[in-house]
Amino acid sequence: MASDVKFITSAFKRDQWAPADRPEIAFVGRSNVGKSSCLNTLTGRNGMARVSKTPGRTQAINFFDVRHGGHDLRFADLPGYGFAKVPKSVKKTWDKMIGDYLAQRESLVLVVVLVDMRRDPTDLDNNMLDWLSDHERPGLLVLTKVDRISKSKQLHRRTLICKGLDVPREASVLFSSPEKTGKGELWERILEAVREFGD
Ligand SMILES: Nc1nc2c(ncn2[C@@H]2O[C@H](COP(=O)(O)OP(=O)(O)OP(=O)(O)O)[C@@H](O)[C@H]2O)c(=O)[nH]1
Ligand SMILES: [Mg+2]
Repeated sequence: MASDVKFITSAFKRDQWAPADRPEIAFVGRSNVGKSSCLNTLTGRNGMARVSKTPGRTQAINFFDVRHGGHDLRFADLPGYGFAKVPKSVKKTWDKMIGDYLAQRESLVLVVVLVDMRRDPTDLDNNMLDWLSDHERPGLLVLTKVDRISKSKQLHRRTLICKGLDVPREASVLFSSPEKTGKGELWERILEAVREFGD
């Protein structure tokens, strides 16, 4: 099922955020992990969120209005963290932008934290998940690029990563943008969060 989706705005600072008038789902994770691709796969609209071979492409918070299964939602595509080639001053601005958003956004119902299944999770991933639970922000771990891991290694990788991040294995979602693996499950988890919020 394709969703109705509309790009709203690119925000570099708080007064540019879209209004907090509907349940919002944010996509965070390391640069190049597949945040924008995930958003495109979920909505069935390739090219809506900009995907790039150059890490660090998404430098602003990009807001999208999404209508799915009778719900009016908003997706927020966040800049990736941990991109080494970014100058320190820029990194500081990004960290502040992401931190302020996660701490202050009233309409945020779920933070989807993406981790590349081929790579071991980093301190940044751990910090993100810890920060969310400390601040009682609902987070969901999504392991991306599962199409790049052979079936026989998937269970092992999933177990290892979840253990490293201290997340129960069943609480994670395996995802592939090109193969659409996990799309239905991720939508279920998103709509659950929306319903809990009471839209
Ligand atoms: N094989 C495979 N490739 C993927 C998947 N998801 C994303 N990619 C590729 O990974 C690269 C980065 O994808 P993006 O969606 O731009 O990643 P991002 O997290 O938004 O990156 P930034 O905006 O730079 O932080 C692109 O070349 C995508 O085609 C996936 O599930 N499987
Ligand atoms: Mg992106």
